[in-house]
Amino acid sequence: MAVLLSTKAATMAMWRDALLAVDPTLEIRMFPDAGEPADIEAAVVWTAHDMAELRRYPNLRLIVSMGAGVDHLLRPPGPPPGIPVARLVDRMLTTQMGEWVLLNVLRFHRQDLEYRAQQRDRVWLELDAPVTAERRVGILGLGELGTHAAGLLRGLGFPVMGWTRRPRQVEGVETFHGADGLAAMAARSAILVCLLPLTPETRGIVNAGLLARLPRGAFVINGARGGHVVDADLLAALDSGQVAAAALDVFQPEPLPPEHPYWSHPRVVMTPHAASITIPSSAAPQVVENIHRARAGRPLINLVDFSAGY
Ligand code: OXD
Repeated sequence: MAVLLSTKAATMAMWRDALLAVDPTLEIRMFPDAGEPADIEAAVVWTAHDMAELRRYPNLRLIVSMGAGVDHLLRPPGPPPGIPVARLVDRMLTTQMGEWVLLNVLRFHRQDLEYRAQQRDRVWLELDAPVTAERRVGILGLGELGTHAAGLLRGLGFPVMGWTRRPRQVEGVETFHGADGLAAMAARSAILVCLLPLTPETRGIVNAGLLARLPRGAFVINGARGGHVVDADLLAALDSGQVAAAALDVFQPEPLPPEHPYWSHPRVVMTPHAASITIPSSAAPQVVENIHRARAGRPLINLVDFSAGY
């Protein structure tokens, strides 16, 4: 039986080597060279792979996302019926996202955009000292990524709030849930960070209504998915000053077309979906573990809950 890998060619080779380092007996096939369809027992795939294509493999018993997100696997037509999907829960992914969130919270908190502009113009001007304990951060999503980021921010002394769809307690974090909770948290978020999974319920959650509830001059940070943000609404809020600046790692579509206004917006800081990049050698053990479990008919780890969408 064989494992099918599907992503960019260079990354696929890294995945092959990482999986073989954990279990040298695995047979790896790199898409599109899948070989005999009946041989494929597991597919480890990233965003570009067509889910309809996976219906070609009659003995497939496991699909694994090459990242923490699985929205690309669940969108229509979705995985072949009855085939479980696992995502990555990986310390390195979580650590990198935490660093990216900290980078941007501190960038905005410490007036870095203003100081960079002053440096460009050779202006020597001390701005008001920012007070960490007064800069409240609201995090949308308190899963692995959101909870970790919340802990890092708390460690630096920021008051941290978190919003989830269903009630959830996280130590040291003031939590909110549901539609009312979302509005209440937004009203107190000097910095709003989105780390939600993308589901039909969370698509477009950062829209004109939510942005209008933020305190004037708030900051928006999105490390989740481009589909969470209504771009026209964010651009309008940036242009009116309602939102002072935004840090964006994810877009819709990706790559972002060169003519998109974000590229040249003076109050937008962008990274090319690079906040948190899977390191195959770190992720491989859990993927191999799941392949072994699937073969033995044992319960899988990091399984996606189709009804929740993540
Ligand atoms: C992920 C990502 O889902 O990198 O892990 O976007």
